[in-house]
Amino acid sequence: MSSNNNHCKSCSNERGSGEICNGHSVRGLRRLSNKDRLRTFLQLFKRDDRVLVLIVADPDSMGSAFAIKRLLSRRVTEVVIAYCNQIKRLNNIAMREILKIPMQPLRGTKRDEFTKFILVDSQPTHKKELNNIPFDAVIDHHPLADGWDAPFMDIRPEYGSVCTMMAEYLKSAGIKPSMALATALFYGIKVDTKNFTAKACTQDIRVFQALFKRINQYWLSKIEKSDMRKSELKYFKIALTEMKFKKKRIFAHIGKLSNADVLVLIADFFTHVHEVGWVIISGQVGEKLIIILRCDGYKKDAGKLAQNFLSQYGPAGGHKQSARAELPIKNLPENFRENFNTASLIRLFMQHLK
Ligand SMILES: [Mn+2]
Repeated sequence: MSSNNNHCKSCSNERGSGEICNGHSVRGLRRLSNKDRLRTFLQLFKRDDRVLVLIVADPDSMGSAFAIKRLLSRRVTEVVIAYCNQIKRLNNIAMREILKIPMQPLRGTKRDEFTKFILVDSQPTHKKELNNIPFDAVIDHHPLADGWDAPFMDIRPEYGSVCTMMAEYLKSAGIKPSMALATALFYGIKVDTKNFTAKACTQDIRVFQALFKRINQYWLSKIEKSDMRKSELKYFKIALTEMKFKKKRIFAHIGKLSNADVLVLIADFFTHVHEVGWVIISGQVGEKLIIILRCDGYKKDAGKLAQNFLSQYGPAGGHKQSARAELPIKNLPENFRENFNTASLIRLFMQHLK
């Protein structure tokens, strides 16, 4: 349920089969060695250039942009990183703060102050904010999209993360990353490869291993753990009070909340309980009943359950182990529309869970 579907790994993989190599520069670059690729890239820039690096901020793009800044900082007059999305994820906010990644919102950035534009971990057609910027270089690992061109294109869809590509640029330039930069690249690879359980190539593994000795473990663990607001802890208290066990299943209705994010944290928390196969957590946000489903995936399918049974009331779906439904309360059967509680949640599900 990412707000930017172009950045959702599962979606980009779906588009992967339709990869179109229309840019001759992409084919050209593919044959280049890392050293030649670096040289071609650096040739784009002059001393008096002011470079704007654009990202849709997430760990991979932030780490990559940080590396570009390091790569160019002593070669051009200025390098500024600008992001065109809102940074809401607490892990990403922690990454930016702890590693001191200098970046600013695109809104409020004066474009005419810059002479060169780089896009990293995205392509110009991915977002309307990026569409009309004349990029000099685009470095990315999503499948090559149609409808754009740039003097320098380095698109490698087989790579698990752009941080891996950027670590190769740094290595070719003879630059040893600082502790903060190494940690940023390492975390970017971890997140985009989902700890190497998603798409990754040999280079990702090699770079990951090489970066390991340069990272700060304490920074990394703080960034990875920072996913909860202090103000959200009270909902855990409600969850622990409300929880009901029914045949290796945990149910809890949390009540009214302003944001459904904490329901995901609560559901994930309960999946740690030994011998629990299903976790079903609900809460009311506005006029919607949000239901978060988790299961161990063994002979179970949360996505199918959501699709087959909940989608009659509203948007519902997901994957084998995790699913979500956002059901307008007015669509629910009449006896579920008022005073919804944990008992109602159990009643709603028990007929569909054997
Ligand atoms: Mn990425």
